[in-house]
Formats: sequence, C-alpha cells, structure tokens
Amino acid sequence: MNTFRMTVACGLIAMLPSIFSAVAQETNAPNQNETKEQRDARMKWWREAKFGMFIHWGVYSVPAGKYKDTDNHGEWIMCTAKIPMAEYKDYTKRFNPVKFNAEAWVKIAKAAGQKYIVITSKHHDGFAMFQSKTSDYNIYDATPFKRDPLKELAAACEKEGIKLGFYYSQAQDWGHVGGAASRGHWDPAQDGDFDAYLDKVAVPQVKEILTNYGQFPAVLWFDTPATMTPERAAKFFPLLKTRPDLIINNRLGGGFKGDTETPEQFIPANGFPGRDWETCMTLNGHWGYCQSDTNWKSADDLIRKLAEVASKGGNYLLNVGPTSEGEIPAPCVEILKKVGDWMKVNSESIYGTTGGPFSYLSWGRASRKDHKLFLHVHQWPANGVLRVPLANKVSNAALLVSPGKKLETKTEGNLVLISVPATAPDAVDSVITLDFEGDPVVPTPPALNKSAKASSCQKGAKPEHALDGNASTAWQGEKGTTNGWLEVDLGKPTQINFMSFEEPGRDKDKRGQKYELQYRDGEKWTTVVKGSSGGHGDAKTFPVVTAQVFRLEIKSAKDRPGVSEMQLFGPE
Ligand code: H79
Repeated sequence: MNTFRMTVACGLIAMLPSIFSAVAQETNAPNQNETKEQRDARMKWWREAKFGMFIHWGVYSVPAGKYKDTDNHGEWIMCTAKIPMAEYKDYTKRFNPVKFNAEAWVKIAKAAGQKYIVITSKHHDGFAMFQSKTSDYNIYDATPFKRDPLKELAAACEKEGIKLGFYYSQAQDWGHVGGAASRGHWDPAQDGDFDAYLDKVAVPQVKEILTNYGQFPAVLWFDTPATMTPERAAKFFPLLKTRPDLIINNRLGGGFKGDTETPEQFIPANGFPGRDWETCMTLNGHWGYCQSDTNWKSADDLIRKLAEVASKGGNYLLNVGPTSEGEIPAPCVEILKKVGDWMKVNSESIYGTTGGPFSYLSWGRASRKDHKLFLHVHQWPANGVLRVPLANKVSNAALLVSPGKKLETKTEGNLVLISVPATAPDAVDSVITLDFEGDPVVPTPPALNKSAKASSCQKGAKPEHALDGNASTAWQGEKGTTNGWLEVDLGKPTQINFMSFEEPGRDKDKRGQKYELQYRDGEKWTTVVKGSSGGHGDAKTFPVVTAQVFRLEIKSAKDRPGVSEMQLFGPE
C-alpha cells in the first residue's frame, strides 16, 4: 500500500508576518544550547496540559467596548476609538473590580478541564495589571482597587495546582512615551524614543513580573513584535535566562523563535510538525470584555475544536474577558462548565496526547498516546460501522466510557472496521480507543506529490510546491497577478469530498483570497465549492465528487495568488 508520513516542515506561515522581517540572531538567546532531553523536560507539563485559559483583563473593561456612538470595541478600544491618552487614563478612576476573586477564577478554569492560565499583565494600552515600581500607571497605584490581582492569582493557582503565565505587550504601548503603535500614534503624548521606552518601561516591567510572583510565571506570552529588532529583543535575553524553566512564545520579535508557535483565531490545517504550538481563540468575537458582544461559541463547538487541536498536536488557549467588576461573564462560565462536563468523562483522550496519524477523517478526529488512538467521533455512523483508514494490526477497540467492553473489529483492505453501538454515547464527540501494533500506517493523501499546473508562476514558486507535503514551500502566481489557478491531476478518477489549503505567509494586510474548487468535467470546469480565506487558508466539506483533475481557481487575491499546501480527501 502507498503510505506516507506527514512532513510538513516547520510551518512558519502562520506566525505574525512581521516576525519574518528580521534575521535570527539568537547566539545570546535563552535555551540556545539545551539538549533535546532538557527541552523535553522543560516543555513536559505544557505538552501534557493541552488546554488553557487566556484572560484579557485591563482598564479597557471599564468602557466595555463602548465609546460615544460605537459599541463594538474590545481591548483595542483606545486605538480603534482614537481615545487621547489623558482621557483613557481617566477610566482608571472607575476601575474597582471588587468582585474579583482569584480562587473563583482558578476554579472556573479547573472545572473546565484547563490546566493553565495566561493573563494579560500589560496589554497594548500600556496599563499594568500588577503593582509596578517602574510606572504608576498600574492597577495598584492608579485605581481605587489598590490590590495586585496577579499576586492573588499566583497564590490561587499554586493552591489549586494550575500553572500561571503572563502576557506582556513588549513593543506596543499606547500609554507610555515612545511605546510602539502598529497603526501609528494618535496623540502627541505618545511620541518619543522607542528604545528609551524599552529601557525604561518594558525591560524593567518584565523584570518585575519575572521576579515578584514566586514560582510563576510558567509562561511568558509576548505579542505584536512589530518594531522589535534582534538588538532590541536581546535586551530581554539576560532577564529571560534568570528563569530557566520559563516557556516563551514566538512573539518577542527580532528573529527569536521562542518555544511555541501561536496561531491566533485559527487552527492550522496540519499543525506545526516539529514545533510546539498553541492556538489562542476568543469565546465570542473579542478578547477584552465587550458588553454588546453576546455571540458566544457553543460548548459543542469548543469541544470539537479542542479535539481538533489535540488531533494536530497542539494546545488550545481559550480566552475569557472579565468585567471591570472582576467577574468572568456568566455565559462564559456556563459554557466552560459544559466543556468541563465532557472533559470529566473524556479528558484521557486530550491530556498528554500527541497528534494523530491522519490528515483527514470524514467522521471526526484522532489523538494518540503511543500505541493507542483516541478516535473522536463527531458524526456517529448510521450503519453501526466506523471506518478507520489504518493498515495496522489492531489488538483492542472500546468506547472510552466502557473500557471493559470490547468492540468487534475487522480488517478490510487498508481499513479497520469497528462495530459500534446504534447510538452515540456523546452527541458531540464520542471517544473510541483503538490499540494498534507498530507504527501507524495510513493511506497516502490523493493529491500528495501529484502533478500540478498553474496559470503562472513566480520564479522558484512552482505549482508542485503546493502538493509536496511541505507548508514552508509554496506556489505563487507571477508578480502583478491578482488571480489565477492551480491544477492537480490525481492520476485516476477519485472520490473527493473535502479540500483544504494553506496560504504562504506575507504582509498580513495583503493576504486573503476568493476561490472556487472545480473539477474537469469533459471540456468544461464545474464548480464544487466556493469560499474565501483571510491569510490562513480554508477547508471545506462537500458532497462526494468523482473526478481526476481538480483546480483551485483564485478569483481574486489581495496580493498575487498563492497556495503553500493543498489537500484533497475522500470518505474512508
Ligand atoms: O491580545 C489579543 C489581541 O489584542 C492581540 N493578540 C491577541 C492575543 C493582537 N494585537 N494585534 N493583533 C492581535 C493583530 C491586529 C488586529 C487588528 Fe484590529 C485588526 C488591529 C486593528 C484591526 C482587531 C480588530 C483589533 C482591533 C480591531
């Protein structure tokens, strides 16, 4: 049988694009010389944790998304409503979160099955959520609250066995002279020298958050590296090295890769083979509290996303935005509780797992622990037979909820067929465990390394690059083009009901494509499905089409058309 192992090389494409601008200069960087064993030991708790709570809390929770006649802002309100510095600083007087209870928050995370928390210690607005000697623009000195919530959270996390991490906006700071603003300053009070800001505010504050909270932070989460250079990033290195166990994300800038890739608001098509990664997502449409935004994701959706992230080897950092009174909004608590109910029964299929061997399963996802697969069945088979595209010998199959009750299995070609009960134990995600022997052997994706053609081709960006299983190489149309097509010949008529593609990383404002998937139908092209992407590709399921030649037609692209990886699959 034709088999493969995914080798999508270290996918740089999903990082914030500005990271590309600088050449890596890491000689001085933390963890440069650690061995694989040291790294595995340092990353161990994080890799096992899989599920965390992101908390965006700051003085922006006071306006709660409203400014004059607009009500759809979030943690960016100071910038998106162009509020002058002095006026924004006035919100501190009304920031008195007396209902804040660190223990209660930690318990909400714990009940959801989350193993770690990452909270904003300072967001782009420059307001510190901790007692700071560096700047009195902080929750302890500038508000009536006069408490340090990070201290209280650190104590509660320690007590409850939850890891605590700090987000810190190192470059953007709209509340201090010289801080960066990715969309430009709007108040002359912000103008000043960026390096002086780094030396006088960002570096000393990072020192404070790294030294004043006992065993924490376990994670340091930088953001928007826009104006950082290798020299500027290096200003933080000596500090970071004082905490040898610290896990640092990839957003410091200046070419520093950090420990984790951080796709934001999307789950990458194939994860990041060879890299640790964590997708962060909102529970509604905003990170910071926005009173008008009640567009909550359902618990069902979150559970399936958690399974998807786990099936691709990542972590899921799910955000809540507490109010200015200090409460996590009630709908969030309710939804998280439902996720927790599922986790109570099924967490073995999440914690400590690695990604599964399949690029696609029509009925769900699969995570893995050594020689055990956890099959996350989202569409329960109506005929009582689950089809698993695996050529290995299988020694046991059972529902996770009834481990002692063996399910009947048989092998048919390259498939394992599992007889399952008539009704799903869980309507959203039922987990079946499957023990197998040897290394997983799965079918080769139909389009992998097949012959490709394209409308035009930028030098060195050949059509085959979109089918080579390597997301760090891409096809791109000629410079100046804003539409085009990529064609693949599968070699024989093949049943297809799913397509996904990823896009090469470029300037974030220039990404996004409108596309149609088509198949050759005699002399003409017939459209299967249409869609649009925002820089991170897209995926679509559709009724089965049997055809040999498929084409992704890019109807319009903000920059030249491009695809770093395209995949087609059919039902098992
Ligand atoms: O902290 C969260 C975001 O505030 C931060 N990263 C996550 C974890 C982030 N900073 N910059 N960006 C994300 C990318 C830029 C987003 C923007 Fe916009 C699009 C800025 C202006 C348009 C979103 C929509 C924010 C304001 C309006």
